[in-house]
Amino acid sequence: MNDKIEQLLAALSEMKAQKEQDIEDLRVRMLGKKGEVTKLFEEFRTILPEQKKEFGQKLNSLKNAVQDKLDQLRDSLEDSEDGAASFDLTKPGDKMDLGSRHPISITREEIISIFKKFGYTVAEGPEIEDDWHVFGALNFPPEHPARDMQDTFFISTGDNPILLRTHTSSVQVRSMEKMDLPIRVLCPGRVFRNEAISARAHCIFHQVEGLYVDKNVSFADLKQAILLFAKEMFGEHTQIRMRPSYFPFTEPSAEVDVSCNICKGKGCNICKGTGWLEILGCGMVDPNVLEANGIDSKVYSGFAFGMGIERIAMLKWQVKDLRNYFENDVRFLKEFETVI
Ligand code: 2U9
Repeated sequence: MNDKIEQLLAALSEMKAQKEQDIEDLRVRMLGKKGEVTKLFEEFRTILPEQKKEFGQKLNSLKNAVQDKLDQLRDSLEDSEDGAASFDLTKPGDKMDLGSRHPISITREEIISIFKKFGYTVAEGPEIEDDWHVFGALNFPPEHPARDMQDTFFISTGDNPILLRTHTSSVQVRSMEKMDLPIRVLCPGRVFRNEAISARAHCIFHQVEGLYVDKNVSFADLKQAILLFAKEMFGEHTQIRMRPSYFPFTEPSAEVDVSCNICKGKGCNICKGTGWLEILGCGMVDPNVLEANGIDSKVYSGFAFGMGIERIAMLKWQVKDLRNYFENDVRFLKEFETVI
């Protein structure tokens, strides 16, 4: 009896099943009315009482081993059926959830592609900067409020503080250090300002700034570049107007509005009844900035401009709350699936 049990256990480990019927055959062969295990249980009744304990345990182990083998064969047959199904090329495919590009990325790429046509190259620089590249080289006086802790995130203070850049102008400064003249450069990137978060302000936002330095660059050149950009970005019928402004790094400076493409200039709630929407700031590079960056302001002149990408995207798609850009709510992001 012992030999028979050992023999059946050894045979069990070799057994395989190609189909459901093979498993059923094995069950009948082992546990059926005339099965091998059933026969051993009948034989068990006739053995000596002192042998019952030992063989009883062995027989029960054999019965459990047969049951485990049947379960295992059934599981592996099911797995291989699943595997085979994935090669069924006639089955409909699984639905794939496609992501969409973020509206800030879409807008940034559109701005860049417009200025690339005008001959601008793209430059990037560090988000953690020193005082010189963010303020000193850009004609900010030592007591300017932007240098205040309430406006700027400082990482360290002292003689040359380290801070998070408040504009990407620092990248244009670095471009002037590295590039030969003339310079035509576009600087997109994240900027940081110590502001309370609301529907219209955030402590992190994205800018694209541009700088053009050459001989004989005039305000008329600036106006033409901005007009061409506005028409490409907002449509051929877009008009611009310039209002005088002030920035430490440009003189003269201007803020630029485009005609409202919702009401065609008649006045609506988007343009607050004015017919105009502010899109960017610009100006002629202050001679002090050129000189601070080693450029002879008697020979060279330049213009610069800067815009917030969030604002441009808000105007293009009428996004009402800036916080939508940062929350990554798929219901908001899905609205841009078909844009690009
Ligand atoms: C250099 C010289 C001049 C960049 C400029 C602006 C005007 C401007 C704002 C628009 C909205 C910032 O995002 S915003 O808050 N920017 O109005 N930026 S001129 O002028 C430069 C830059 C670099 C060397």
